Amino acid sequence: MTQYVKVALMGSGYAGKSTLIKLLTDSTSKLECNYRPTVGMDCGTITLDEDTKISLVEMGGQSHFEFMWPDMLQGSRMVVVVTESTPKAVLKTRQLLEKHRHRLDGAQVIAIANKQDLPGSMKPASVQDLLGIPTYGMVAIDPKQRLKGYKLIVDGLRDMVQVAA
Ligand SMILES: Nc1nc2c(ncn2[C@@H]2O[C@H](COP(=O)(O)OP(=O)(O)OP(=O)(O)O)[C@@H](O)[C@H]2O)c(=O)[nH]1
Ligand SMILES: [Mg+2]
Repeated sequence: MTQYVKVALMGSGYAGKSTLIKLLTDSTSKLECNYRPTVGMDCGTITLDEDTKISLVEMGGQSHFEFMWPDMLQGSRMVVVVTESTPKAVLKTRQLLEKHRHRLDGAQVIAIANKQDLPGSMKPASVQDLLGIPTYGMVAIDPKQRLKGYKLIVDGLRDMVQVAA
């Protein structure tokens, strides 16, 4: 029987969560697009092996969808906090993380410092200092980063579930 492992993507609107899902689930090389805010939630699936699939669940980041996050976080084995890498965005992400921290107990939690291609981006190590969780740099619009993104999730889950990856 197929086992589904839930991974929630959390973060402010415009951070790059939908783009990250597209990067991980779609083989397209055209990842950059005009911003269309996710209404409520979005999802994608990664197949790990015959028995295991990962459900990626994006929680819409616009503030009027935040009331849905507690329900959407339930049952998540891993939470990926996606942030833009400007100082202002990272501080906002820190606030969100503090607010919802108690809901993340028991899940593997990592952060992605996205949009590293933009000038003035904070380095992942500096973002990590502010957020206090393992943080990795990313350019979600770059198809060359597909494998890196995939590995971040699979490695993060390795401690939580038996995966053959
Ligand atoms: N330059 C650059 N732009 C990016 C990157 N990742 C995403 N974007 C762009 O940023 C915008 C927002 O990306 P989305 O993936 O829609 O953001 P989101 O986090 O899903 O936003 P919500 O659905 O509102 O929560 C889009 O126009 C993307 O093309 C990146 O690494 N670099
Ligand atoms: Mg989205």
